Amino acid sequence: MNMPISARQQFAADLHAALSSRPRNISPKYFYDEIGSRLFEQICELPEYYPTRTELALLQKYGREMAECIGPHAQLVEYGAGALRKVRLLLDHLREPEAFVPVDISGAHLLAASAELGRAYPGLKIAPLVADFTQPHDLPPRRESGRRVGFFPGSSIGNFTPAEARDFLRMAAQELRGGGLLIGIDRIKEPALLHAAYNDSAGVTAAFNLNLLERARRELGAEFDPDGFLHSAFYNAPLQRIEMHLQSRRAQTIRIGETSYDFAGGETLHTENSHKYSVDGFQALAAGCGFSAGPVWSDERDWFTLLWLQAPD
Ligand code: AVI
Repeated sequence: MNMPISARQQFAADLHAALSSRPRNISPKYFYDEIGSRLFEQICELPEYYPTRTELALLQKYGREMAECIGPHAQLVEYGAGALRKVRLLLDHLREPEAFVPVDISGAHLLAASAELGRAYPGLKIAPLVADFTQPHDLPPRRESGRRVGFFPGSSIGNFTPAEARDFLRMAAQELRGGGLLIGIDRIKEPALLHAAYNDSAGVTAAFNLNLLERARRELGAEFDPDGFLHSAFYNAPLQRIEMHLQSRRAQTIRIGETSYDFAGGETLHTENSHKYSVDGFQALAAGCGFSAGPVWSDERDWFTLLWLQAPD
């Protein structure tokens, strides 16, 4: 009989696979245990990390226009719901939303955030769905009179490879047929600004990156010298992305159970990509997946953009 694989077993399998491959890389989803999620919330408050506050300001300033695009009686689906702070700036302007469906893999977090949102919006029907939104999932049926609209803020699409981004957009275009998608992207900009955002002076992003190894120690009993790795984040201009790596300071070995993995000095485990987009480039990507371009909302420095994408009929 096939037993369902636990989150811990999945992490173990993916970490072993990552450490056995060359180049070594692992999905950034493993950053987000409880400690990592808390560190990410701190990142969002850092002076150097502009995306969160820029996107919040856009939602504050243009939330009414965005709600016009969404239309009345919508079923609003948030992909990868975190604290559910940003969606409030849409809900404040939406006309009689049919339901709000936040989708997230982290059940406890999702249910707590949904309950809190419910207290602030007592008339709103909230139907949280515990699921990995990149995998097939069943959304609640929607009423004839309204549309289904997706909300994917935070420039989280940037953490997908281009192939994964296409897979997600194709899936969303089907799921949101007749409606649309409101999505946040982080713009291509001066590399020094990007560098600062991922190398903050307080060292929070470094702790967030290094927490992946700490998590391996806590959950899988991994053995290594905690001072043996350093946070490395840089802009890869040809690929238009920030890359984060854990870089070995010297030749050393990580042990997990019976298995040993040797690192040469300077060798890295690639932990995250954060792709930056132009508006045209992203609209072209989305068009290839079935969406038509609609209004865009950017800050005056063109650092961050929210785009409306019309799903196919
Ligand atoms: C969640 N995601 C959009 C963040 C980003 O900017 O790529 C994660 C992050 N990594 C380091 N700092 C923030």
